[in-house]
Amino acid sequence: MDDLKQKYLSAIADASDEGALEELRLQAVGKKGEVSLKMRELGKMTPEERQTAGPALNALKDEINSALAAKKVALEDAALDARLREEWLDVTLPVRPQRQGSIHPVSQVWEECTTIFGDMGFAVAEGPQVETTWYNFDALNIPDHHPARAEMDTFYMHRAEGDDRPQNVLRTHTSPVQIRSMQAQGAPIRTISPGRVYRADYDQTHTPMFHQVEGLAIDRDISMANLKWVLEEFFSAYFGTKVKTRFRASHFPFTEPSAEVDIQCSWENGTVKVGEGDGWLEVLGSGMVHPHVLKAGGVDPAAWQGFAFGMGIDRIAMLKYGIPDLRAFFDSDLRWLRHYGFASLQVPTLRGGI
Ligand code: 2NM
Repeated sequence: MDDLKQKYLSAIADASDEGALEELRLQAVGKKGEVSLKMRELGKMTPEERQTAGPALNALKDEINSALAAKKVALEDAALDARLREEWLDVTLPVRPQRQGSIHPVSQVWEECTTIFGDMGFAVAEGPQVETTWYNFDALNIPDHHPARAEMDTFYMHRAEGDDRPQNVLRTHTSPVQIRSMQAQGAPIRTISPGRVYRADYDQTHTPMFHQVEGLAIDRDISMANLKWVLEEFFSAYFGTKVKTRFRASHFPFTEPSAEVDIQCSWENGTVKVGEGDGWLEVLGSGMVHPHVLKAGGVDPAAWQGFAFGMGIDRIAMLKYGIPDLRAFFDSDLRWLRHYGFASLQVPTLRGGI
C-alpha cells in the first residue's frame, strides 16, 4: 500500500496537464483502477485482516483523490497565468494612424464670415440654388435686356418644348435670398447670405460655381457711413489687423449709389499682404439698396433705406491663406485638401486667427 501511495503521489505531482491527471485518476481510483481492485480483494480477507486493510485503503483513496484535486487547481492556475502573460496588452500605445478628413478653405472662411457678421448682429439666411428669373433678375432691378441675363453668363434650366412654366436659372448671386428674407420678415433687417452661385465662366480666376456672401441692413436711417464701418470692422476682424477701405463709385442695377470697395495692401516680390502698404485690392461690390429692390422685397422705400454688399468667399480665402490658384479649390485633389485644409478643432474666432 505504501508503494501504491508513493507511486501515485509522485506521478500526480509530475503530471504536466489535465489529460495526464485524468489518466492517473483512472489508473488509481477509477472502476478498474489499482486501488479499486485492491478494495475488491477485501472480501477474500479474514475479518481481522479486513479491519486494518479496509480503513487503510479508504484513506489511500481519499489521499489520492485530494492530491488529484489539488494538482488540478494548480494546473488551472498555471494555465491562467500563462494565458495572462500571453494576452498582455499595452494600453498606453498610441492608436493606429487613421485617415482624417479636413475642412475645406471655403467652409472655413464661410464659417469665419458668419461668425464675424453674426457678432455684429447679422442673421444668416440661405435659399435655393435653382431660382426663378423673377428672384434672380426682375426683383433686383435687372432689366430684360441686361447682359447678365444672356445665355453667355447664366445657366438656364432646361425646359421641354411646350413647357410654359416660369423659366428657372442657377442663381448667379445670393441676392435672391436677400429678397426672400425681406419678404419673409420685412424691415428692419440685418442679414447675410452665404452660398454657392453659378456663372458660365471658366479661366484662371473664374470657376462656373463659386461662393458669395452678401449682406443687407435696412432701417430708418442706414447710410453709406454705416456700410463703411461694417466693412472695415469685418475686414479687420477677418485679417486680424486694421484694414483701410477705399470706395470707388460704380454701377449696379440693384443699388444706387453703388461703390466698389478696395482694401489696403502691399505688394512685395509677388505676394500680397492685406492691411499694410499703399496698394489697393478690389474685393467687394456694394451700395444703397435701390427703391425698386426694396419694393420687390415688400419694403416701403419711403419709410426705409439700407445698404447691401456682395463679395467672393473663394477670393478672400485665397487672400488670407495664400492660395494661388482658384481652380484647385474644386479639383478634389487630396494632397491639396490636406495641405490647405483645416482641422475640425481650428474654430474661427473674432480676432481673425484660428
Ligand atoms: C453686390 C453688390 C451690390 C446686393 C444687393 C442685394 C439686395 F438683394 F439686397 F438688393 N443683395 N446684395 C449687392 C449689392 C451685391 O455684389 C457684388
